[in-house]
Amino acid sequence: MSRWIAPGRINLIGEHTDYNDGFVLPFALDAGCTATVADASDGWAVSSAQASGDVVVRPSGLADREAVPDWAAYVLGALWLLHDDGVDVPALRIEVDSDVPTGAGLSSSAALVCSVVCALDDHLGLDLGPDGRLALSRRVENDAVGAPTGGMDQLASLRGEAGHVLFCDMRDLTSQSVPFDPASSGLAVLVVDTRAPHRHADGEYAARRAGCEEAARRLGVPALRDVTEADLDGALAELNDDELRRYVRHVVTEDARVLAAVEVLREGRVEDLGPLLSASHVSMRDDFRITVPEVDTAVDALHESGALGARMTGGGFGGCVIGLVPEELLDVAGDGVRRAFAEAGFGQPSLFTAAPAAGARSLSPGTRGS
Ligand code: GAF
Repeated sequence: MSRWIAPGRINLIGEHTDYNDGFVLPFALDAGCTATVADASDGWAVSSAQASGDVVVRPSGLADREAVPDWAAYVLGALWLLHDDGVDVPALRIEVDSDVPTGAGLSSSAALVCSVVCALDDHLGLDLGPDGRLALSRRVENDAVGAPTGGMDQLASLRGEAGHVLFCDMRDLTSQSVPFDPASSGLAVLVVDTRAPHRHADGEYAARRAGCEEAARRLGVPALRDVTEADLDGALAELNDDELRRYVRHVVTEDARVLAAVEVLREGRVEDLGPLLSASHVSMRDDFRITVPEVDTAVDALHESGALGARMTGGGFGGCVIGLVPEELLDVAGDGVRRAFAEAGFGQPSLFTAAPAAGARSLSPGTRGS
């Protein structure tokens, strides 16, 4: 039997840059999904503490898989892919239990997939190694579930480190842990889960990705990562499509903001993150156009309550906002957001503070972690 936990994540800055081979700066949450893998007598049986009923399927590959509920595809995806890779996967039971809020842009799906992949690797002795676990987790989401995501969430869940953000180069998938301790500067990351219903999130995400790839093709570069801030004006002048121009401007300036944020943190100037977070939000709102009224209201209310900076985090079209808030203003900021939501007629948000926690680790008896 193997049991692993893998966390959700908050992205401090660097949105929609991962599938453009760019830079991201996420950290692991202290909420996660626990996956327990054990031998069984027949078939592959999966269950979730958050869903009713077992799902039992016969072993197969992706092409001839049985229809299952969405959550179960995230669990069975690794088994289907391993089968296709020629691994003789035996009869298994997999149980999952997560406390990562779903639909909030906090990567509950990456927590689910990564916990299952790690527990499977451990239980079956596959010896995937860190890169193999990352690759399989990404394939589950992209190939088995069919979500065209960019890999940041799995990387943060697998490699996150307590007290640090993870500076990732999504071209070569290298990462460096950078200390991030806002409390030492009297600050906190306040998370506002707007609970806004995701509106067309899947289709809009795919459209943004396709638009970025089309812009890179027209500009003759492998990915938008290859357009620097110094090249930006020239690149914009080359494009005759306003939508693509806005996408390019967002991605190029967002990559630059991630690099600036890393510099700010390395120099111990946490409070200087504020303007970078806020500029990132404006870019997502006005250029990339992935925010919704609830999200923009939360960001404005945080600013009005004394936050040093605030932005939406995650894929967009709903989900969470983060604010960098002086600790003594946390209550004021929370009240300000709740009041703004009530005045706008929105449902009440959920608020909590977050700090970087550990990435995926073993909970099996007798182990000391990954
Ligand atoms: C979602 C995706 F899963 C990530 O890969 C990333 O693109 C993010 O949206 C936006 O930065 O979380």
